[in-house]
Amino acid sequence: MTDLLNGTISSTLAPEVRQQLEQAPTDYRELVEWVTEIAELTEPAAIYWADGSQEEYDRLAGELVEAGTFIKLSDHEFPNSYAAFSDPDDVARVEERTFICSETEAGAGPTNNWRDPVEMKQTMTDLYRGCMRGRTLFVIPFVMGSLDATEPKYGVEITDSAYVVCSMRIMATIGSDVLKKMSETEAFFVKALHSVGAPLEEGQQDVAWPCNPEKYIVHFPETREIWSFGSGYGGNALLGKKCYALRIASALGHDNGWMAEHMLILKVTNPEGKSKFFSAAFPSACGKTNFAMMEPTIDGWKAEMVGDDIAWISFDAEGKPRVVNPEAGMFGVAPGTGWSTNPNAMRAISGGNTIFTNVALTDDGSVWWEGKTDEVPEHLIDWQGNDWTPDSVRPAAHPNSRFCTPIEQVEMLAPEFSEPDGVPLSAMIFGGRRKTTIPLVSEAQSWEQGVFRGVTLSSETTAAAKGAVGVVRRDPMAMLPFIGYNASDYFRHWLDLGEKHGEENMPGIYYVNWFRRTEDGGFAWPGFGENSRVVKWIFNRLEGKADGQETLFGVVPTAEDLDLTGLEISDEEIEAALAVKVDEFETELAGIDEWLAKFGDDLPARIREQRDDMAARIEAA
Ligand code: GTP
Ligand code: SPV
Ligand code: MN
Repeated sequence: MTDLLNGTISSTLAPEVRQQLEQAPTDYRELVEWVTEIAELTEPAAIYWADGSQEEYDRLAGELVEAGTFIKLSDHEFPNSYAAFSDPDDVARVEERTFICSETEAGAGPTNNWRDPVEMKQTMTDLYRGCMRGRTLFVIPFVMGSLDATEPKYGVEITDSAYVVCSMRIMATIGSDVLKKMSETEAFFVKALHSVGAPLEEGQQDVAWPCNPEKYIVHFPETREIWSFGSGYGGNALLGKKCYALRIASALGHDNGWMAEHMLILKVTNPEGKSKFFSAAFPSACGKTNFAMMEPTIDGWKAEMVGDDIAWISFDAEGKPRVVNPEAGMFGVAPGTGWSTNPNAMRAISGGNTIFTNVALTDDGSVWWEGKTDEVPEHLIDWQGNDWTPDSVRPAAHPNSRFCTPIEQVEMLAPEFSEPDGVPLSAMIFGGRRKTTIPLVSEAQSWEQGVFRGVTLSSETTAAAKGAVGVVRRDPMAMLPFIGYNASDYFRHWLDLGEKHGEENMPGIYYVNWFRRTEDGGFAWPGFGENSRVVKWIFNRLEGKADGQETLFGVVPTAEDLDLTGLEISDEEIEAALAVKVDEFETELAGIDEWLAKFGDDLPARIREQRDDMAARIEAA
């Protein structure tokens, strides 16, 4: 190993760094050469290869405590856990700074920001030059999904943030075993480069959350590369998650007949012991984690979680869909997560080993966020470090504050989570936040109609991305910020998979809305565990055992078709939840037309036909 790079490492690197490169724990030439090239560009003070061990995690977390990035929490509530507080300008994904740099502008399509890849690489190379001075360059070998999968999906993230290393250890399988297998097979890996963009000059004091006001989250779909600069936060920095497992993987899936989707995966078992797996796509902060961890309120029904954010769907030899969760952890929204709304998430994080970001600190060394408990503490330190009391006007925790927890700590995790090649998929559910129009649940009457539901999916915006909150926007398949190529081609890929594998093999498609309001402004549907009533209807529809009414928006249950036993819900509320109103759909169609116009002639004709079918149904209603 030692002479792999003999004589090839440039002398601009410090002797210690050169030595660290020569002692790389792998002889996979392509990898070592890439690390060398990045080290020469970014000029770190040291290079460190993550082995993924507990000892390493504890050591790095200790260093983060010393640096002021982490606060170690008292063990009484969340053992071995830490709180981090970001720069107030680095609290969410930055969609306007996210780019798909395909070779042609058409390759990125009308929904993504595009820059010429050559120009972007030039711009970013200038930014990366010397950007790791005074910092350690960490090399994180990782795999998304199982290392035992038929074709393991490898990546290597280079980062100058120890916070990223610790978080990646929770969110993915990282370290020596991955490196060994990847090196032995000289397997393809996604090169994922990350820097917070805050070099330290000699003697310069570091800050608790280094980042750069200039941010770039960049993807090169043809070469399957990721370049991220300036942010240390979540989806901007943990590059295995949205950047790889959605944007790059969607491009890989398009080229190889599979799908990478922003979906949770849920196992549902009925009172007779029969199980089915569902996936569900809701936009960011619209309830995936909550749905994936739900506790059914109806007798005899059981829910187990397989995944809470990302689903990879492939097709077996018979053309039947199988789904896998590529992640090993949860990066969940804290606000609204509490013992009454999501006890399973609370139990998982109570297992400890959790990194909280931008929550509030309690006086007894623990953390709090809005909705954690019904009782509000008398005093807190808010996420920005200020004293906070119940009279304070601003929330104590940032609305996009997060917990990062190993998935193995989820007690209701389905044992099939670790199936290397996934589980059979029976239904896909779309959903979003809509105060009006969209009924509690509806069933698409064909694969194409279901794809159309996905293409026209809409939701009111949330705090998960920078920008205005509460505005209705179209979010196709909940993938608007995550499609790594041209969206029209992505729609075509969905349609083509249905044609290839046949309607009888494809999962049923449903559309839900937990967020519809009554006239007085309250939620029409209680949500959370009560969503099991909707799950039961879907399950029984798939078995041919539940009724519904054909409407202009597909098959919708009446109040009698749903199991509402023991539920306190008024007639007005259930009516408001299930209503399909022609005037609302007239407005909806205008919004859909405006959205589809964006794609011009490139929109698949099969989507156009579905739009015309919907118009005709509204006309006839
Ligand atoms: P990302 O991690 O950003 O992709 O979000 P997510 O889709 O996993 O959303 P999550 O489950 O974290 O929920 C976000 C917010 O929606 C939380 O504040 C929840 O309390 C709220 N929420 C989730 N499910 C329901 C529901 O059934 N009804 C209502 N009213 N609110 C819900
Ligand atoms: C989302 O925004 O959909 C998330 C959080 O799951 S992040 O990892 O920041 O993308
Ligand atoms: Mn998400």
